[in-house]
Formats: sequence, structure tokens, C-alpha cells
Amino acid sequence: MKKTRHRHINFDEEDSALSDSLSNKTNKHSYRKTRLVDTKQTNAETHEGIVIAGVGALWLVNVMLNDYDKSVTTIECKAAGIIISEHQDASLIAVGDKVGIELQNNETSYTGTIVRVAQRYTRLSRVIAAKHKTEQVVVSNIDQLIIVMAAAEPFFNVRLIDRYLIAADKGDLEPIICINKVDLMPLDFIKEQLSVYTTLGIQIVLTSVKQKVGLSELDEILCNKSSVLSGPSGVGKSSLTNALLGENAQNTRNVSETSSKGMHTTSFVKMFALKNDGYLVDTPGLREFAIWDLSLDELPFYFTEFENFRHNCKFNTCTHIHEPDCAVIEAVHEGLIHPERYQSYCNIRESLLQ
Ligand SMILES: Nc1nc2c(ncn2[C@@H]2O[C@H](COP(=O)(O)OP(=O)(O)OP(=O)(O)O)[C@@H](O)[C@H]2O)c(=O)[nH]1
Ligand SMILES: [Mg+2]
Ligand SMILES: [Zn+2]
Repeated sequence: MKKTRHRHINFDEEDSALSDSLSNKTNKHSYRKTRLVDTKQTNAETHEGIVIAGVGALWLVNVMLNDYDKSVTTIECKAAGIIISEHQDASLIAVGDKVGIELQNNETSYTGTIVRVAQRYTRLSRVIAAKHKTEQVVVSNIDQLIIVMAAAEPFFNVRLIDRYLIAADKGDLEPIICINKVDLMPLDFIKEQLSVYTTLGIQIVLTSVKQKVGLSELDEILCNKSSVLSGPSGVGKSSLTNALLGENAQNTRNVSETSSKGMHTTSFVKMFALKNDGYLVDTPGLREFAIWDLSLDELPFYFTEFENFRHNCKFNTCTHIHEPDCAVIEAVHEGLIHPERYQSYCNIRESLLQ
């Protein structure tokens, strides 16, 4: 018998979209009760769909209403007061989720209510709300995380790249680094700065939406896969989305507004179907990325280049920060571990202690 969790939620307070967190709105502890139920007992007549966006308290869900023409209809849905969830994550609904919805027919159009959320097979999660640390699933059930940074304006942030790489590992996503705006910086400089990631086996794609560079390479990477674009604001995620879709699906920042800081052009997560059978998710820019469910003990394991050295540390409990005869620190001094990667390790460790 398939067991699922049965949750009672107050959907007015449900953590509905990334936009909520961007405005520092915390997911107040809504009333949730969990018990195991047999899905068969509660399985009302539902349609299967995929959540493609979350806007305020509403979710847009793509549903195939009839099997004959295979056409997809996007239906505005609210979350039911009771939702059967097969996953254990704090964010009950996220873009990418497979959901069951009950349809309401309103003369001219349909609306829906989400009553069931399926198990997630991958996720991009982060921590929201500094005081009450809560998981936010930015997107679920995708294959690849495209970490988008700009060559300049704003200059790429390797600390953030290293955080994303851990989140990708934890969420079972294949990470790919995309450096956009390469028209603003010599290619050799960018390649040299990021060579450590090539050494670590991570694919890097260099693009310029402005000069139409690298777009076919990126297109190939996305082909037949589902991918999310994530990175700081203003790096060109929505510009890339439009270029790849071949249409102006997303607003991008106006050129005259590029100097203004702290402004996000994209305010909610949205999934698009690509021409070649893949899916692409555009997300709002993030200034920082706190990794969900990461412990101090497991942190060194996410720095795979430490692996060859950490067994030679004097103490087997070595944190690789201050201990004498630390083989990891020695490897940094000998140029065998990249100092920027080591710095990221120290920074993430520090943030976990807070
Ligand atoms: N020079 C240059 N500018 C670019 C390129 N791609 C995008 N831009 C510009 O960068 C600015 C930001 O682009 P967006 O696509 O809105 O950035 P975003 O990452 O979606 O930003 P948020 O939605 O705020 O997260 C716009 O003014 C774009 O025209 C590029 O390849 N080269
Ligand atoms: Mg955008
Ligand atoms: Zn050590």
C-alpha cells in the first residue's frame, strides 16, 4: 500500500513563490498536521498536471484536458485546505511539481484546486528566513542547474558558484556554469579565472545574448532536459530565456536601468517548454544562497578536491581551519587546492556556525 502524508494547511499563509521570500516575507508557521493515509481512500477525480509558476497565492498548472489532441491548458489553481503530499519538504508546492488538481468549470474557463503533490525526484532548495530557518524549494523535478553569472556588470561571484554546486549535489541536479555577457570581458581572462571548475569536471558555457555567442552550445546542453537558470539579478537569465525560446516571453531589465542596484526584474519562478522537448525555468535573481540541510560534518565532502589530502591531517577530527599539520591547508599553500575554493569552504563553514 502506498503511503502518503496528509497535511492540513492554511493556504493563505502557504509559502507560495520565490517572490514572497525575496520580499523577506517568511513562511509563518502555518498549521500543518501530518498523518499517513492510503491514497486510494482519498483519491477523488483529479487531473494530473505540472506546476509551471507560482504567483502570490495562485499556481499555474499545465494540464492535458483530453487525451485526443494532447494539447496543454494552463489552469490557475489555488491550494486545497488539505493536500496529500508524497514528499517531506517544507515547501509543499513548488514549480516543477507533479500535482493532482480538481477542476472547477466557470462557464468560460476552468480554475482548479491542487489536492495532491507527488514525490519529488530532484530539487533546488535553499534556506529562507534567517531566524526560523525554513527550506524553500525553488524548483523541483528538473535535471540541470544552470548557474548563471555575468562576465561583468555584475562580475561573477565564485563564492556563490561554490554554494550552488553544493546545492546541486544535494538536490541531485547536474550543475553547469554559464557565464553570460562575455562581450564585456576578454575570454582568456574568464577561462583562466574559472579553470578550477573545468578541473573539477564541471562544464562551463560562455555566452553573450548581445552578440549571440554560445547560444547554440547552451541550446544543445538544454536539449531534451529540464533545466533551471539561477544566479544573481541582472546577469541575463531572462535575456537568455528569451533568446533560447526565440520570443520575448520574459521581461528583461531596461538598458537605461542597469545602473540601479538591488532591483529584480523577474519576480517569480516560471517554466517554459523549449522547442526541442526540454523545459527551461527562469527564476528571480538571488543575492545570496544559503544551502538547506547542510551540516558542518558533511561540508568537507562537498569539496571533492580535499579528498586526496584530508586523510593525512594530523587529527582525524580536523576542520581544516586552524589545526596544526592540516594536510588540506598544506595543499592550499602548495597550490594543489585552489585558494578561492578553500576560501569558499571557510566562508560556508563560518555561515553554518552562525
Ligand atoms: N552586455 C550585455 N548585456 C546583456 C547581455 N545579456 C543581458 N544583458 C543585459 O543585462 C540586463 C539584465 O538582463 P536580464 O535578462 O533582465 O537579467 P536577469 O538575470 O533576468 O535579472 P533578474 O530578473 O533581476 O534576476 C539587461 O539590460 C540586458 O539587456 C549580454 O550578453 N551582454
Ligand atoms: Mg530575469
Ligand atoms: Zn585538515
